[in-house]
Amino acid sequence: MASVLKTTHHGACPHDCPDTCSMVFEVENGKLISVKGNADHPMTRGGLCVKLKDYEKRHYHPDRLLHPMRRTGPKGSGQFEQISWDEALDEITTRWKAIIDEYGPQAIIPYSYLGHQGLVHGLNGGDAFFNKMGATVCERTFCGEGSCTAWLLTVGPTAGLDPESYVHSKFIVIWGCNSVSTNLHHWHIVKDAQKRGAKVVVIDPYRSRTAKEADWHIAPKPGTDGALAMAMMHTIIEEGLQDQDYVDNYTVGFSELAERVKTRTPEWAEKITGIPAEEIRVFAREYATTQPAAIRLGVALERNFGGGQAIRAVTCLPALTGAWRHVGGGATQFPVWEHPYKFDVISRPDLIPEGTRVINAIQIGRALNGEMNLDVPIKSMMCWNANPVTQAAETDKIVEGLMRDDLFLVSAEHFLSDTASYADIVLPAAMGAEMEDMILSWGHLYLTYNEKCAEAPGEALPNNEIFRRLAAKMGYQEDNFKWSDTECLENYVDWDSPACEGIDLDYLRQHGFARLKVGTPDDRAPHKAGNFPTPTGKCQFMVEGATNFVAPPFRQMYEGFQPGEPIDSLPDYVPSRESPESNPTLASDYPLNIISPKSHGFLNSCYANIEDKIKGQGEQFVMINAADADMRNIQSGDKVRVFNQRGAFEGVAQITDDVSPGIVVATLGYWRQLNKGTVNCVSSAEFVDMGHAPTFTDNLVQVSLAS
Ligand SMILES: Nc1nc2c(c(=O)[nH]1)N[C@H]1C(S)=C(S)[C@@H](COP(=O)(O)OP(=O)(O)OC[C@H]3O[C@@H](n4cnc5c(=O)[nH]c(N)nc54)[C@H](O)[C@@H]3O)O[C@H]1N2
Ligand SMILES: Nc1nc2c(c(=O)[nH]1)N[C@H]1C(S)=C(S)[C@@H](COP(=O)(O)OP(=O)(O)OC[C@H]3O[C@@H](n4cnc5c(=O)[nH]c(N)nc54)[C@H](O)[C@@H]3O)O[C@H]1N2
Ligand code: SF4
Ligand SMILES: [Mo]
Repeated sequence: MASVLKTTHHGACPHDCPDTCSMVFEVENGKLISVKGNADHPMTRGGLCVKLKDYEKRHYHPDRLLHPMRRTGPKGSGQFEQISWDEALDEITTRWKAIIDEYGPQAIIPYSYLGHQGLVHGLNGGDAFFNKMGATVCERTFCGEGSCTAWLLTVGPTAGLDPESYVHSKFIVIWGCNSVSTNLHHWHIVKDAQKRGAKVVVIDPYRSRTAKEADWHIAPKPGTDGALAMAMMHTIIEEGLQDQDYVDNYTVGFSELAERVKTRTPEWAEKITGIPAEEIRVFAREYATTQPAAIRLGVALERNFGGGQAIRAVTCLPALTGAWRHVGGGATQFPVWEHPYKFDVISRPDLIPEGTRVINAIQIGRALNGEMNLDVPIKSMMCWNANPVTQAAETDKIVEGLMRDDLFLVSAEHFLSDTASYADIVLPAAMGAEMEDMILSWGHLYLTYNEKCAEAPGEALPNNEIFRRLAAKMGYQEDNFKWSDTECLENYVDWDSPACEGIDLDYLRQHGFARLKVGTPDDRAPHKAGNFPTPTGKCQFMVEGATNFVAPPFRQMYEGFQPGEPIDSLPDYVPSRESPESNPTLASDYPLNIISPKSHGFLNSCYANIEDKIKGQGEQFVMINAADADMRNIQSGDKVRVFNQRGAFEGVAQITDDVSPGIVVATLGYWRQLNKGTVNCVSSAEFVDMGHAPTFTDNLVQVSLAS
């Protein structure tokens, strides 16, 4: 009998999740047999979430794509034939060369996101290849990029408050984040602080899982957080609760801010947010006077037209009150700002030909179906690490575009996703344990290593190997296309930076993870004495002459970059585009505001095709208040149709007072192939006021019984 060799290896969860768990992979004869959370990792603490706890099953799921395939039936029919890698890559590069000859390289667009968060195989993995080609640059702003713009303007590229330092906090505000589902390994720390006496406040328009566990749930109307934050500042300044010494020494624009918030009274905010003025006052007082006070900014905070301005207002709070003075005080956006990655080496923006156009991924439907009047039409798209048909807005337009006979779609995937099902060529991609990488985290301060320790089933290949082979066929000679994955890691991280002191790839191979040298959770107070990485070195309440921008690496910077439109020099409340107050005409047809947050049991659209994960999560539901259900004759359990001028989807009604009248909640990720439409059929591809972020919470709908 052949001997059975069981080994364990350091892994890292590659999914788009702030927690970036350090994992232990158990492998037998080249096959992943189990996964565990790394017990030594201070945030992972030995536990994984419901999505990943049996990650090995995703690796060997019977629907996993194993071979390259060519479409044989009509687009979207799911009819494919198996072909070899050589045939697939020849066909792709022959088609691309012909498109480049006829239309120029900008007729080709890459489309990727954070389906894999690795430095090598993730978001920016294909950038160098497509930059060398001269393809249209795809701007990728799905997740936090309005928040990034607001954060960078106000406090600069700081990791801010360490998520681990929350154990020292006495007042914790989880603002627009459903941590129990989406940031579980931070939630443990918040719970520890709560046990030690901290008050936990959750700000969310509906009673989410996280809101249910809070000491105080504040429920503003969607998209009105800016008004709440402005009124908090009004109260703090009116009552003299600001830390004047901190303000005088470490901030810019206090007197202008004070002038601006004068009229932003709690009574004014009550009318906008629906929160009683007295509650706003009490909240502002408690926030200002209980130190250390922490704010965790959720991605969902940016999802209305005024999202950027709202986040600027919230980001001013800890400087106004001097919360930054304390370990456990301040605010957390994306700790990734202090990770020492060399995005210019990864993406090679220097290869982008001057004048190359940029198209935003959120608006890909409009670009594909001719609505943008592009000089050069898009004739080919390559999609990897992303599933726009499920995840991007205005999906009916995307599908219309992908159905175009003259569009050559290449998709590298694990499964025949809603997007891959329209592809002309499908490429089987390798999965977590099958490739070496370091997985970035936007939710903690650790480097996390993932060893290649299992063989990919069938002929699946890692993303970077796919690009290496494509580059060879296209004749691209740059070093990037020759580096092994290990060499990439050596080149992609600034190992000489102070944050990496004592850490190298060998260390990571041995230990699986390493905390960056940016202070410890028990002593880190990065802005105790100002030291904000802004042009003024201070927290900028006011920024004169600021213009809108999308921060790299979500939008690559290159010569010829044009500044965006001017931005208000001070934060403020900016109304939503679609709300009964801002657009009564639209609201007369579509009176309900829909929120489409993350599903507890799926990871974006990942796992939403896997039977037991669907069972755990339940079928697509639509949460609705009894007042709204009654007037539509809807009972709990009825199939309902949610629709607006952009499209429709169906779900099962859940009548609950977890949502207020006027709001419906339906979570994201369910596959279009398996359901009647998805939440993104009704969502708009318009941008937020900053960073070209999406407006997923800024959408009005009507709900009726499904026929
Ligand atoms: N209505 C609404 N829409 C939203 C949001 C919302 O809250 N509401 N959230 C938005 C946010 S925050 C985000 S981040 C986006 C996410 O949008 P996407 O990134 O498009 O979403 P995913 O479902 O994670 O798609 C990732 C795809 O990559 C594939 N994949 C995973 N690993 C690999 C790999 O190693 N190689 C290759 N080739 N493929 C791989 C997966 O199988 C999956 O199909 O969605 C956005 N859409
Ligand atoms: N289980 C699970 N975990 C995930 C993901 C997943 O799909 N499933 N996706 C990952 C990704 S890509 C991301 S970006 C993160 C996102 O994680 P979160 O930041 O938690 O984002 P969401 O789940 O979209 O929304 C969180 C909460 O914000 C609320 N919200 C919506 N609009 C507003 C508003 O205008 N104001 C306020 N105050 N609150 C609002 C929603 O009701 C929701 O309860 O989660 C990651 N983790
Ligand atoms: S999805 Fe998030 S919580 Fe789950 S294992 Fe991955 S990193 Fe950890
Ligand atoms: Mo995201």
